[in-house]
Amino acid sequence: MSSPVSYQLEDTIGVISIDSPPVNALSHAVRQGLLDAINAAQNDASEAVVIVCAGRTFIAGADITEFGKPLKDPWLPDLLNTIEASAKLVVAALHGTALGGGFETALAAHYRCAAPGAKIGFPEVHLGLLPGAGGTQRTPRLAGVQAALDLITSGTPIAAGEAQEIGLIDKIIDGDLRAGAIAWARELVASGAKIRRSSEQDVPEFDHAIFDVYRSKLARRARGQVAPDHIVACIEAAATMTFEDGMAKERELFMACMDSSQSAAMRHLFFAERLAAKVDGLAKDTPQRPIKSIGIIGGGTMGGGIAMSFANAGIPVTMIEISEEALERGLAIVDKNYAGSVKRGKLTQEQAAKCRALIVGSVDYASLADVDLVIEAVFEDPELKKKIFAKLDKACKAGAILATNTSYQDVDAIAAATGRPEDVIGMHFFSPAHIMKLLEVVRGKKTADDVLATVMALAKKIRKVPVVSGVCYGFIGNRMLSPYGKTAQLLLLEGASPQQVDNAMEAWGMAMGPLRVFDLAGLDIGYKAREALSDDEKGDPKSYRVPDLLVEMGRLGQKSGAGFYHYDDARKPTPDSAVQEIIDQVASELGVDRRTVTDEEIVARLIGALIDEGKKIVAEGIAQRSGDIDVVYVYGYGFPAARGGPMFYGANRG
Ligand code: T1G
Repeated sequence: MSSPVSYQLEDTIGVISIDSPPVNALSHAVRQGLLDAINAAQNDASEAVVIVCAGRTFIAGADITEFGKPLKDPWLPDLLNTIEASAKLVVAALHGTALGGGFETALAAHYRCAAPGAKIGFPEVHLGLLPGAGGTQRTPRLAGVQAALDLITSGTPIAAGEAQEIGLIDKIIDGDLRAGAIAWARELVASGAKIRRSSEQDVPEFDHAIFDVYRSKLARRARGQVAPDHIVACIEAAATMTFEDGMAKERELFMACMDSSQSAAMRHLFFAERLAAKVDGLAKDTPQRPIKSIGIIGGGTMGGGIAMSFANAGIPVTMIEISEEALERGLAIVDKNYAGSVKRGKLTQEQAAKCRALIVGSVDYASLADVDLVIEAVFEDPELKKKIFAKLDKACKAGAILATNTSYQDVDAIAAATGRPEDVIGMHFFSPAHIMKLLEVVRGKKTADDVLATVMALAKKIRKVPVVSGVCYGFIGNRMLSPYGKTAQLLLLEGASPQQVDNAMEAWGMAMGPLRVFDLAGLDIGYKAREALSDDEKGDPKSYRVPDLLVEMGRLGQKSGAGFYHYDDARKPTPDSAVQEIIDQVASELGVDRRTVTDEEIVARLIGALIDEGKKIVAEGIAQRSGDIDVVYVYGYGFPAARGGPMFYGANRG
């Protein structure tokens, strides 16, 4: 089988070209090809060598599919040391996303150039890893300790221009990158440029206190994660040891990360997220309907957030409300959100203005006559939704996709309110919709394949993580939230306090404990949903009696200043003895003997409730695979990525 790496002389410049789709990952074949090529260059007429990649990106990292298997020679750190030791001047030419081992390869070159749109970064921390091929040792020598800490502990890529400012890239090349890099290599040789090995450079002056400052920051930001702390240790080694000793430290801590359950969990999620975007049985070449503009029904919190998700992707939005006043309120939510994005540095003022200009309002459904997709985002009243879909059926052109953002209701029943059920689908966004990445795509019984394929591709365009769900009450995430919430209520009656339940779950890794989540969402949502059910349908009163009493007392959660907790104006949850009295009273009424409940029992029962429901959801075919459920819970419900999702955790906890 031919090597994915070719080497040829162009006059006096040796060109190493890597062509290994889809992202030129550093598979064994690529590593071997690179080694053979750099060795060949040492003994030929070349005066300099250029490393360039074909396809959409420079090397995007080590080949993650090889992780967990016996590592084969050449090991990447050794290969990169060989490239750096080259007697011929080496230039790396970057385009696309030069990430992880890919950018480490570039750092082993003596000079680096990049196309204007290129990005560089170290996403290893998102895999529970750290750069294990010299990245933690070479980056601080070139860019300084602070920049190295920021870049490697965040895992966030930076643009080529910013990389150039901090000394990681030397030159931006417009036009043909390959030709430009070869010409630049010639210039470097002609000007007598030195072979510049970053491993031989000293780390620029820095304040030694920076490491402890960073450790305390990470203790909060990356609570419980192993890799970030190891990254700080590696960069500290780069700043205080020889390159060789620093490399030994990096190798030791890299292997510790690689062997950790956290990295196994995060690597599982990396592939689970990509697999979730694939629909079993749906042909890859299923035609998609063009989506050039969309409509949104409802300018509430969800409608505004959804509108921004599309506008931020450059897709014009028409927001429909029932009155001018309601429309004004809806657009004001959008304006406030954009101001927030600018304040947080997520968008520049110009970017925000450009996106905001793509959102227009109307009170007339006739404004939707030409849109290609409409997303209904009104409150959870099934009858109202059916009325809206009947109107959309008449107002929208043939072929327009009609989507509902419902988080519980029967998408098939909504589809039946139209004469085009094949054009109807669920698109369940998560609040705040312009920030949360999860999108549950609910496939109705009659949803056409091209509608599903269109929405799955559109999700990626608006930078969401799509997961397909069948139709059931609550789809995947909210359906699992129900037994999770009921178990939390039982734990309260049996003897745990709200703060004990929440603190136990947050110490375990959940972003927020269940009672704080319900206070945030509003206890009245569940109360209203239960009002529509018979006593039989409501199930065991132990699972809802306490929250119902709280709602009847006007304690709706954060929005009313009190729910399971009391909230001061900073929305800080404070335990409230009045709630404990209610819990004691209901426990006694329902004959529940109270006892000491341990944190371990709280975690085991709550996570167990998620796992048990998840198994049913897969067995019923509501979710395609258990990895999809992990993606839902990590991206939409604050489940710790370092534990891989409820189903991965359940399968590996022994
Ligand atoms: N290894 C193997 N396959 C990879 C891969 C990788 N590093 N990156 C992507 N793929 C596959 C992916 O599974 C999918 O396959 C296809 O490429 C397209 O990916 C030693 C230890 C580069 C920004 O973490 O961030 O280097 O589903 O759908 O949206 O110190 O892929 O088509 O069969 O994501 O355009 C560090 C991970 C590794 C980068 C492109 N590098 N990749 O995004 O396409 S560890 C990373 C990405 C490391 C060193 C350390 C993204 C992308 P399929 P995609 P995309």
